[in-house]
Amino acid sequence: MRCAICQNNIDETASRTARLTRVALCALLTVALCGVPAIAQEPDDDAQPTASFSADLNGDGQTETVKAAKFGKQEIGDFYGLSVYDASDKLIWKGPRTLDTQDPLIFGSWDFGVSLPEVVADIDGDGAVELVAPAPVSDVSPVTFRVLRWQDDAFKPVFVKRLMEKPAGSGLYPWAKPGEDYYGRWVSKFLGAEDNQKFKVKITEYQKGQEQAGLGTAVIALAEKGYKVERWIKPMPQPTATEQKTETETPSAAVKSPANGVLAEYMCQIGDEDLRNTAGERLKTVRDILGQDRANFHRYKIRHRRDIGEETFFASANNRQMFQAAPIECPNKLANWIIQGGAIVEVTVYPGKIVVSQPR
Ligand SMILES: [Ca+2]
Ligand SMILES: [Ca+2]
Ligand SMILES: [Ca+2]
Repeated sequence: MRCAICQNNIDETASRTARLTRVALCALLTVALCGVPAIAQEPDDDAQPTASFSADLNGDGQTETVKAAKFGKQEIGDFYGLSVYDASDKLIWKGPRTLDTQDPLIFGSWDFGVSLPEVVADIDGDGAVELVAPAPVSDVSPVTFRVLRWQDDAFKPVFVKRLMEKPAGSGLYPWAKPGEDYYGRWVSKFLGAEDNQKFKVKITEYQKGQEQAGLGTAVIALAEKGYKVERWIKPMPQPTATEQKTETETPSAAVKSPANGVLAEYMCQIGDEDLRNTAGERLKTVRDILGQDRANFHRYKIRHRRDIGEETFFASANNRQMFQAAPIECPNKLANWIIQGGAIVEVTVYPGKIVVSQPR
């Protein structure tokens, strides 16, 4: 299924809530974009074979052109590579063309997220020009940006960080390494560069218990260690709290089903196959093992006798990304059992966290 608004694919196996959230985000984005007709150089997520940016990379007063062009296609989506041309349109640098989603110089529109350059400009005021692209993310989790810098006639990876508001409510967005933070406000997209190290950006807000993410558009200006919001073009909407569920539930289920709904609930058995990744390496964390169990169950059809009760949610590779980022609540005893192998546990998935418990 395609989103009628942004034309991106929406995972049909995702829960209704996830799909609605996605559509709501698109609708908000459309409103934001319609209010700001002068957004420059925003690559189309899907259709456009090339995204193009202009900047004086080497400071000689002549403008170079940076292009991210589609060069390959695989089952998981399209791959893009970088090329840089001088003012007379001569190729002066070309990035790699490998079908590797992990390569920091490879971009793409993949089924687990889009990673295409969003801005080419001096983003930190040091005089050198950077290129910023989001790492692919599932729908509503903080966006991590890949930053490359033009240095010695080539683009080189500099860091992979997020811009989350800290402290909350301060309007300050310092660059920070991806952590366990899952709630709050974060810069989710660079829409374009303005003068004097100012950038037009999308800011997403998602708070615990909030029914859907909010989306605003702002101009941010260079500040210590990152940026501060200078002005809002489209202010953040007031968060809407999720309605309290009124259905009758057993006491233990009621405790485990707070305001935000359950996305998936299943029992899983950790077999030998769940303890190793596809490269054969022994997995050592609850996060990796539970993720491998779902990848085995859906993708490789390796199912253990007690893998029961979840047929659709984690069929989506996008949803399986939750195992990499979402906080996981798991009692130590169960964690040890999972890591050792042979465990049978119950897993409950909420928007923003995964809870592991003893089977009832
Ligand atoms: Ca130049
Ligand atoms: Ca710079
Ligand atoms: Ca299993």
